[in-house]
Amino acid sequence: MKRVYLTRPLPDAVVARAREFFEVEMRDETVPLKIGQMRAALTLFDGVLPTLGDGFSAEVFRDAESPRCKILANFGVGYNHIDAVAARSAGVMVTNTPGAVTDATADIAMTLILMSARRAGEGERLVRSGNWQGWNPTQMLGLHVSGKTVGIIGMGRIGQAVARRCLNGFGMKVAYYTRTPKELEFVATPIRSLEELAQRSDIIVLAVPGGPETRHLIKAPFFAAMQSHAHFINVSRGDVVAERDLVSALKRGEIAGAGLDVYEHEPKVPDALKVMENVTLLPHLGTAALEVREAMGFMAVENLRAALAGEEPPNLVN
Ligand code: 8YV
Repeated sequence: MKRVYLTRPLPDAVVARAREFFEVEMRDETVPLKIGQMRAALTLFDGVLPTLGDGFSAEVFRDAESPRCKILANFGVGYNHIDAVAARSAGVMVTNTPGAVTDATADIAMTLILMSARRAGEGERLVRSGNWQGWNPTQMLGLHVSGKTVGIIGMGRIGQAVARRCLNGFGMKVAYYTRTPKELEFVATPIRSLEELAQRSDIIVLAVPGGPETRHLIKAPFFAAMQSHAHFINVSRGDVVAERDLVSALKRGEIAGAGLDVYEHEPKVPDALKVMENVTLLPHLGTAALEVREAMGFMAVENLRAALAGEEPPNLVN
């Protein structure tokens, strides 16, 4: 029986599914693998199920001359923590779990939009503090979301799911910026520059993949172009944003608020963000629902099964 390594504790149903096909070893730590553990995994197992933070860099593959491991079946759609080109050069396939994450991540984007625009986090803290003096006509006024313009950066599965929610649920207008033209099944306005999108949007949602091509895509000029009443939402990867520039923009009042599920150096979150009332900070909850994590896990196990049975896995990325 082939041996596979699960690099984090996974839902019981996923582990049971994996055990139908493989001899399974599951790590009990919840933090990312260290480089020595990754090198060992490549030599001891036929397949590995890594996830966010397991930095399978070119260096890791370089040291594992002819790895036993034939597939890294990533748990999650984002695989920017894996050097997929180096993996392929070492004879290792890389797969991910697209689709399973889409709706849940788009739901978190809507959560952040509403929390940031309507100051829900601030309001919740006010009530808990015991300092709430009761309702008054001008208390904690926020941005009315319905009917506003959302500017979406990245119109892949998640960006399109956010657009549909904004259109159908909140009567919003959708503008978007994407590197490749998209045929969309709904009304949305393509915008040729990030600066113009920033200038015309009331809410910005960042929904692009992480990786070298998008690192620091969003920097100070973008925030300077945004409207001062606008909110910035990130459900992609933290390093797509120059976090220092976001902090400065918030401090200068260039934007009204931010809603973040990801951070440039997560789990480290700048203290400057933690003290701001107009920033909503979530701990990467994008897909944090059991049925979603089970669906992701089943996809990863199917990728492992197919690859180790000599078939092309369904979600091959390299
Ligand atoms: C995952 C995510 O649940 O799928 C992704 O890429 O960012 C999350 O929603 C988690 O990061 C594991 O990859």
